[in-house]
Amino acid sequence: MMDTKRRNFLKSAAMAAAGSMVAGNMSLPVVQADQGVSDLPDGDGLSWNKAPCRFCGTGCHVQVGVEDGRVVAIAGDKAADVNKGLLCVKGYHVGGILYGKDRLTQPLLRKDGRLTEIEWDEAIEIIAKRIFDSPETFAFYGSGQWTIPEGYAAQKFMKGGLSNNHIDPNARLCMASAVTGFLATYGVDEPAGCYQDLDECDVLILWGNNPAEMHPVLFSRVTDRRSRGETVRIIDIGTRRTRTTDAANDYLEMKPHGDVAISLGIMHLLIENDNYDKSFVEKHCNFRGDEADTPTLSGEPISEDEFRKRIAKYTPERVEELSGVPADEIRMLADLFADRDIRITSLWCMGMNQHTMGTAINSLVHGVHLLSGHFGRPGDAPTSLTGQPSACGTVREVGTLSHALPGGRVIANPEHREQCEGFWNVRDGSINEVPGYHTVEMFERFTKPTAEGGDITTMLVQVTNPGQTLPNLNALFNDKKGLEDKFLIVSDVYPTATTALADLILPAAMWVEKNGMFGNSERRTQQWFKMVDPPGEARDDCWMTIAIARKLFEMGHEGMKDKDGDFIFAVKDDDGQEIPIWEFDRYYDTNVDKHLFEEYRLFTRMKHKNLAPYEEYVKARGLRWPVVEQEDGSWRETRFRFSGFDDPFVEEGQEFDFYHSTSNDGRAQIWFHEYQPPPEVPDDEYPMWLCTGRVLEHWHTGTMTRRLAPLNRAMPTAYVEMHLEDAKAANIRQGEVVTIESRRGVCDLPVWIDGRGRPPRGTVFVPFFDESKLINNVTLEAYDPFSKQPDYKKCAVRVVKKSAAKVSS
Ligand SMILES: Nc1nc2c(c(=O)[nH]1)N[C@H]1C(S)=C(S)[C@@H](COP(=O)(O)OP(=O)(O)OC[C@H]3O[C@@H](n4cnc5c(=O)[nH]c(N)nc54)[C@H](O)[C@@H]3O)O[C@H]1N2
Ligand SMILES: Nc1nc2c(c(=O)[nH]1)N[C@H]1C(S)=C(S)[C@@H](COP(=O)(O)OP(=O)(O)OC[C@H]3O[C@@H](n4cnc5c(=O)[nH]c(N)nc54)[C@H](O)[C@@H]3O)O[C@H]1N2
Ligand code: SF4
Ligand SMILES: [Mo]
Repeated sequence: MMDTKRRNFLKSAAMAAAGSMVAGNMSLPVVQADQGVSDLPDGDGLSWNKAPCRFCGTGCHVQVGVEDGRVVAIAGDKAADVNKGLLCVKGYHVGGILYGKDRLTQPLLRKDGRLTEIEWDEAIEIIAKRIFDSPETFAFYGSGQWTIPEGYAAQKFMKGGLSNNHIDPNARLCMASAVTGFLATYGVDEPAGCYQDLDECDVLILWGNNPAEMHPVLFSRVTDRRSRGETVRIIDIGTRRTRTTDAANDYLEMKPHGDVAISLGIMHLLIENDNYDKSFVEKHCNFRGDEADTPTLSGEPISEDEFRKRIAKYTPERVEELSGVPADEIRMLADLFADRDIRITSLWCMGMNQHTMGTAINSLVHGVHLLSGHFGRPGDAPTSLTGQPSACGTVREVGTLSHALPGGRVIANPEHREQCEGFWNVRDGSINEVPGYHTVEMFERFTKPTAEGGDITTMLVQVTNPGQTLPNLNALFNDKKGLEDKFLIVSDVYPTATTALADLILPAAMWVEKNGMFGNSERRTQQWFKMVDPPGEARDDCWMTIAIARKLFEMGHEGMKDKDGDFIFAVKDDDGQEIPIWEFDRYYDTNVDKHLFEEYRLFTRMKHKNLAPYEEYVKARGLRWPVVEQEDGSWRETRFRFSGFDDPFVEEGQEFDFYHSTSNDGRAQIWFHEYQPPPEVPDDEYPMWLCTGRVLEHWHTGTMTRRLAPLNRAMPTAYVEMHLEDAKAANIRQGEVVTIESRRGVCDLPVWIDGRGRPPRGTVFVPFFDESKLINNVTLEAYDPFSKQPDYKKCAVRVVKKSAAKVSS
């Protein structure tokens, strides 16, 4: 039995966390130190094991207490470098997500409009048959919440097996612009720095993100420094006040797309005042700009003079006009960057990625750091935060995007395809040379009649809920209704807005009901073991993919065989006998994750993203790649990439080396991009800005967190945040239900004035966690030309009183 004292402690820690949250008046994130459990000894039927938290990209580790086959306790993991024993409210409650009353436990097939229980054999056969009959019209929509082996299996199945590149993850909606920003700047994806930057910076600039609610434990790493007497200046740049603003020294309120003008303004001043870091720029950087005709991700080289010329017009006054941030504040930012004696870390997330200039603004902020030399020393870093627990690990590193291959390889490059075919031992030319459809296009083609160009007819969705999270749902999802020849297969753990339109529902095992690996925001790869059984007939997503592949193999699909005639997912025992991992009761006869990971690991050495052997991750609380073997046989992780003092791939004697430079000279690119206005701006008809986002207590569509009573009680419904003056002008009262209307759709919501977040006049904000109030009927699907990531952060709406009076800004 678990010792009562400890159980009570855990309970009260969770309650305290939830309690202070319910009160709703705290200004800092709810984080509880886990003082009660120091050594967590096993015993009396209770055993503890490590796992990364199921939720955000911070990548905290928890200790999971299991008793009688159930998760009974969760504790922060003191041995974890990321969180050092701390968790936020979602982390403390993560165990409960397994035990919602309505878990899916049996495959369900829609027959004559009604969902009917079927056996797994039948489900797998239906899927395999549809794919066999029309492999090129099949699409796989995945997730940054896939484990690394799940994503890798899906990737190999599609691109290696089916010669079909129509695989894309929800991370297209999330991290795609960060990826293109890194590629354009450094020629290789993912941040150079790590969380240690947050311990060492003097100034932290937040470019339109809200880490107090979205990366709470990470943010507490900074705010805790103040309680230790250290000084760190937090500058919050945003389009609305949030809980992060409460902890900030400066709040710069900008207009949507103001970030582009601000970054150009800082660079302008650094050049104008001649106080940029000349030595750093001369040694390590080139200047780059867009081609005049058709801009590409690699752009074209420009001279420093040309850069000066183009940026000259972004004076503080002009920037004030474009961004709404006073000219003096732009000067203040430029002066900070001009000071080489301080360390500056920038953080950003969806404000900069969900942006039709997403690639541009990502490159520009990297450029600010490069031009000023605030790069590559601990505390000096431009760092993009990931949202999902494995958007880095599974999407960016495994390359599950429609144009990518594992390990930083791309479909468009024949050499990359060839290498990849070699690693997979599949026939030459197996990988289709045409990139697949990105998310928005994939859904456009799925929800359009076949005759009108809707050439995706079968879609498999795993670990994501597009029926709630795609932009402009009426155009991209709801139109599936009534299309008889379209077949939607959804693997989930609970009924969702997506399963509502599914033709076949697959019940999934989740989190510690299966083995897994995630890769967090700071290049840290994490591993955990299955600890409890999934309920009923729920099964691993990775198993589903392998079982479908095996059925196709048995049906004679040539792509499911490698060059030696073996099944592409064959796992053999020590005697060379194949283990039938496609039979679920044999799936755990071996560690499938380990087999897939060791195969995937080969790819990671192609672009200096080296991973260690699986067993190293079993021992560690995650390791940050590149992880390189040392002479004594140990494995060393890397904290600061491209910096000579820490990165093993920097050439001997070099201070910095951008070894994947797009200009092949070891240099990073400082970009110039012209400011462009947002894709839709308020006008007479739709006079207000709508911004959408998240809240502390809920994970995305709320499928998991809304089933946890303490979290749901604390945040029971979506709402629309409004400015008092806007509400007064329209005679709208606190709590009154209004309709938010755009050119695309409507959504009814209660009004929250002076709520948790406070938008300026003319702006409203709505969180998207509430399935009963779908704000994505209203949002816009316009996307960045390079990353194809849509902009959920701004569109034009009107707020209509139920009695139909219009609110103007
Ligand atoms: N509690 C909780 N935490 C989460 C998640 C969750 O669902 N719940 N989800 C995770 C995921 S996947 C993600 S992607 C992250 C998201 O984390 P964040 O990006 O921090 O959060 P959001 O609420 O999506 O973003 C809202 C912010 O966008 C900014 N913004 C609006 N327009 C602009 C603009 O034009 N430019 C700039 N620069 N900023 C603008 C606004 O200032 C606003 O505060 O959170 C992760 N963490
Ligand atoms: N309006 C608006 N919309 C947005 C955004 C925004 O800022 N504003 N942000 C976008 C961003 S950044 C993101 S990341 C997306 C997130 O969007 P989604 O990924 O669609 O949202 P989630 O709720 O995380 O969906 C995960 C689903 O997987 C299920 N699940 C949990 N564990 C498992 C498992 O192990 N196996 C299976 N098969 N299923 C499982 C959950 O029940 C849930 O239904 O939303 C995007 N949409
Ligand atoms: S900060 Fe993120 S990873 Fe850490 S406990 Fe909270 S939700 Fe989990
Ligand atoms: Mo995200």
